[in-house]
Amino acid sequence: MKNSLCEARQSFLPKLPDCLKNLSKLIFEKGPSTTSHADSSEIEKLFPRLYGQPIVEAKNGDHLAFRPLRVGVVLSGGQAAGGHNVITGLFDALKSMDHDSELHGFLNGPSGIIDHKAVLLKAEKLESYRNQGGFDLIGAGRTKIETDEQLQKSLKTIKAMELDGLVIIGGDDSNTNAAVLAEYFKTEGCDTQVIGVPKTIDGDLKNEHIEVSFGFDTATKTYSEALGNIARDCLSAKKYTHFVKLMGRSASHIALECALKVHPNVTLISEEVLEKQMTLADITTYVADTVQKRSELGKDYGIILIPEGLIEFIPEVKQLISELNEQLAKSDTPALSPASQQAFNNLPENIQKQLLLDRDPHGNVQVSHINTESLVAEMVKKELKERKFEGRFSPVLHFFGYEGRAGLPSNFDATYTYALGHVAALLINHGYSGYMAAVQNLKAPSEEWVVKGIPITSMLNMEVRKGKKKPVIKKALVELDSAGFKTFKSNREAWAEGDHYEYPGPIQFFGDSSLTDTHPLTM
Ligand code: FBP
Repeated sequence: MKNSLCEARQSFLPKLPDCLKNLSKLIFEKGPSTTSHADSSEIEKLFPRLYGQPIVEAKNGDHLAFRPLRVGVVLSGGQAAGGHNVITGLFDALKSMDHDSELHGFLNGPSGIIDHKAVLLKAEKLESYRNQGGFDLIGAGRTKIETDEQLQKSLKTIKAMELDGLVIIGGDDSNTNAAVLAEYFKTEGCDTQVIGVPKTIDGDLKNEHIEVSFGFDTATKTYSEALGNIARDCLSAKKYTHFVKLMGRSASHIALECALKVHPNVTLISEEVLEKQMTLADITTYVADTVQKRSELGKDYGIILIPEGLIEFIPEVKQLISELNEQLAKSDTPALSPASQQAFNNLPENIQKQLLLDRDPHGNVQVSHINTESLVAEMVKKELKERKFEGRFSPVLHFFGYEGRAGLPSNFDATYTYALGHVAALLINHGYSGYMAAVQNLKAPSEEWVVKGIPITSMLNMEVRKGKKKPVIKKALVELDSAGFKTFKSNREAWAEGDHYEYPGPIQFFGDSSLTDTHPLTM
């Protein structure tokens, strides 16, 4: 790596929580046994060997003997900054407990486990990946280990490699899969322990135990830098209305965090759209009103944020997509209900084409590929024309997604992930399986962070996926009574009409700790 900032970042030393400074003195104190988030009898039946395990918390205690461990690690799903530091944290902890321990990386995601594709990770190789972005050390993938054949093949790999532990770094689905594997290994008499690590820029893997998933901080800081730059550009040129779609498959956490950081003129929050049952026409009216009001104030410019998942939260579009998914599986000329036909007819032609043509291998509409930013801009343009709007409306479209996932991790993400890697290693050393590594008290300096293991079954409930009831970790959506949403709500009118933009600038790595050691505002 020739880039000097990357090189400088290699020598950043994340400050570990105090309880992780002397691993030989660390014990896990057990709390009471747990139940699942909901549907306890069904979850208990599906996970008889894991169900009810206690939450465990790291404390100082007596010396524990270490033994050499063989551990495998896999990166599952989309990139999120800090993944490499989970691996270096895991490696450093394993080696400091016993130098003969080995860490193996499965290649290109869970398919590497199924197909037995793995590499031994060595110290020299890891050096250049310390505090770096991306997942390129071992690659990632979205294969799910679901079928009996995939489970059997995975077991065969784990046994052939004689692994004591498997660490799955992933989002809600991958961590659910970690519990499924942990239960399956136990049922098959295999002692390999499985530990999950909470990853996703979307921020939707969070609950009373998981304060934030890693990668969210870096992604939202990266988007907010660019949004601040656009805000300043539009305030300077005073001629464009920027429509920016922000990644986040379903929940609007990213849009809300960026709104609090940059104060754009409009931010749509999908969860509020659903709560208020806002139609596409309501959304159009709301945005067009803001454009018109600003124009009357002499401001023919602005920034509108649109969460990636919005379209699925608009009631009539949601119904339309569900009918299209069902119909297009049978025929290329869908017979829609009158309401859905009406909703379809109201859409701009390019979006109609996307809905009909852009389908995944199962025949479903690729919702995340739909140009929602173009949809909203087109609808607003049409509406303004109908109103005989006399101001200037020049929309510019953007999509911020992949550029936020693989950048150099912020100090927060670099430190958080390094600690998470340690926690995963310790949970394996202390004999736990079916647990998620957790680090809490994240608003405090890292020395004061609290380290826990959370049984994954305690986060599960039953949901219908692809027509079947399945155990899953509940996805966290934006809560409309959260402090972050309330702050946004009480300010949005002022942000709509005035120019209250903030310009966060690039992520700071060196210098004043009030600038370098910041955490997400919505955490
Ligand atoms: P994960 O939940 O796997 O971390 O991925 C989230 C995400 O970045 C979403 O924000 C986005 O919709 C999706 O991945 C894009 O997926 P892909 O990388 O397959 O295009």
